[in-house]
Amino acid sequence: MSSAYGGLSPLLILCLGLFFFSFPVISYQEISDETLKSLPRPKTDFDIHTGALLSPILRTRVPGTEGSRAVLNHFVDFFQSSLPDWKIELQNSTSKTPVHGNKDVPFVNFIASRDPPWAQAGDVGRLTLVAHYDSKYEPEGFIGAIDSAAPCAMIMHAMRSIDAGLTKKWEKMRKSGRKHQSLEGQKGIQVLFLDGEEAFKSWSAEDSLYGARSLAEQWDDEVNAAMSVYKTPLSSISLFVLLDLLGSKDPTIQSYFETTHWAYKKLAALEKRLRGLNQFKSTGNAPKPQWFIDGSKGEHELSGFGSIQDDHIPFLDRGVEILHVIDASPFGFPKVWHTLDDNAENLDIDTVEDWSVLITAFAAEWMELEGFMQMSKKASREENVNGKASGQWNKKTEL
Ligand code: 1BN
Ligand code: ZN
Repeated sequence: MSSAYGGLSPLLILCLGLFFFSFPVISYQEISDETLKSLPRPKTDFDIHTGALLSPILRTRVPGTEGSRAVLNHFVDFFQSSLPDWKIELQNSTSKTPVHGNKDVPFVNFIASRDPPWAQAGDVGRLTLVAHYDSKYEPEGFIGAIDSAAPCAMIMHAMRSIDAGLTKKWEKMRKSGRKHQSLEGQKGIQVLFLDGEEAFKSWSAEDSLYGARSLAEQWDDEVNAAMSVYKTPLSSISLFVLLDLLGSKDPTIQSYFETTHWAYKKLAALEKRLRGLNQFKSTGNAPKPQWFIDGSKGEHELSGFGSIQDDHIPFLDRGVEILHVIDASPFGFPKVWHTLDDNAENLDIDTVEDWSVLITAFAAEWMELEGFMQMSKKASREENVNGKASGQWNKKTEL
């Protein structure tokens, strides 16, 4: 009887299997200590009164109002002037709400993306960093500094910090002809600032997540060009990293999903390394502060309390891989949550800065930018003394 494998020896089949199965997760290039030590800090950009990134978001921004349009313009201005290689899109929808009677309220999602210059859009898997930019309708005057002005500013800082590294890496790949050979040749990044996350009256499936529901549906329905690697823009999301309620001191971040616990552990490891390298300004209350409390757990040891309602839900429901980074200790959200105390003055700016550096490190590691990030003069002197080369394609750590 002939075998289904056309006469190949079992040993050869095993070897081929091992080779192909190990290929998609081959490696993850770790960011070095030198790079972690030289990641750009936001300097004055997070000043709550004058900071170029954060202060324009610290205002009311209820969907369909002047505040919302001003914050949206701030995002557009920032990407157009500081990150001109990024593609900007606005995704529009309208909906009735429980407080607007017959009126259709406009919701505008902001999308910015950067792909390798040679890649077809449908062939790029994108790390997707997400925060909502709307603020609550009630109580009147609600600012939502942790919810989610600060997370938007953190993402802006992180994208600005890796942008030149992306250019350098992709330029080197283009010159050396490596662009078609490797998986990272098709690795991109995108930012979603979503509108209408908050309920206008009280949270329900219809009164919440207005922008996220519209975008997830549209990206699920849209089909990429024929022969694309990814069928839809939704399936092009390699990981959906949602930041919410960040900017209070001593946050507690749980891991909610088994399938992305490995990525959560990457964040936890980076937190630990940045602290060890004295790169964190905020100091915790505990003797050994730790934001990512599940960092030492295995994926089967997570508490399994289920996920919290937030913008990831319409994407999760469609099979997208989610990493939900939300300050929600087992005892609840930060005490300012959904009160007028969630304002600029109650942000812990050292913590906001530390978050922005951690997100930079995570994005730089995901995009494999070791050797392509700008070095501080001191770190680059140390590297020369230690005789290390930059742009080391092959220095990879097995997962
Ligand atoms: C998070 C921040 N959420 C709203 N602002 C989502 C949420 C709403 C989570 C109600 C729990 C309850
Ligand atoms: Zn909220």
